Amino acid sequence: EVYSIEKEYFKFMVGGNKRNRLNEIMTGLYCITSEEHSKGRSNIEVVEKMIKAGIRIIQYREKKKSLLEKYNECQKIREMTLASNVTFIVNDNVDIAMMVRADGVHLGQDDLPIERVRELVGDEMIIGVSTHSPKQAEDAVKRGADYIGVGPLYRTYTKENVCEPVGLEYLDYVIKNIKLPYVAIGGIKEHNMDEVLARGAGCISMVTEIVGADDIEQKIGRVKSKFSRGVL
Ligand code: 3NM
Repeated sequence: EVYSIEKEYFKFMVGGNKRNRLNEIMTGLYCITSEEHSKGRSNIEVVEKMIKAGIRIIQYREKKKSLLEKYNECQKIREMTLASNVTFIVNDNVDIAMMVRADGVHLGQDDLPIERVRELVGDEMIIGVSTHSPKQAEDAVKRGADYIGVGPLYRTYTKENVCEPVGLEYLDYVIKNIKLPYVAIGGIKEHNMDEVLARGAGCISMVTEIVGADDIEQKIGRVKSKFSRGVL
């Protein structure tokens, strides 16, 4: 069993160049877990629904659990995402990302230095970095990030210690000046996503709007229909 998972992993990772693959995956909705906002559903249940709804990139983000609990959940999610060809990113924990052979790791501004993480994980693993200003975006590019998070566009209570909303002008800046895939994030909902799409954003993340929806699959379906090309 383990052997077949490994085989699947290499089939997925070896095919194609990372940048092309990322450009293709980072369009539409980028989903992120958060069990405390999931209305009693587990991260695993939520991920199951995201996969069923056709999501192609999922980040495991969990601030309240032990390392071991997070490792166990990531191991399970790695199996689920491999079986459905979904890209799997682990937030913060480089160790867990490597141990479960995730496709990538996502770093915040206070996490380990990008270039040191790169030494550790190698060239094939995706490194995403949260950025909140033009300077941070440029810094992430220089230091070898593969994609950046751009936000918070609106006020959000989901991320502790996150800065004031940076406004849509920061998104404009990234679209115009930064040559990396990016994901717009922070306070984005079904009701305001049109505004973000209108600025030209091709990839959007919503945390509470998705994981806290009464019917996650239905919510994803409605959000999906708003992306002009109909891709997820
Ligand atoms: N990162 P919601 S804002 C995880 O700006 C995260 O980097 C942000 O949650 C950033 O969609 C954020 O519920 C939380 O507002 C987004």
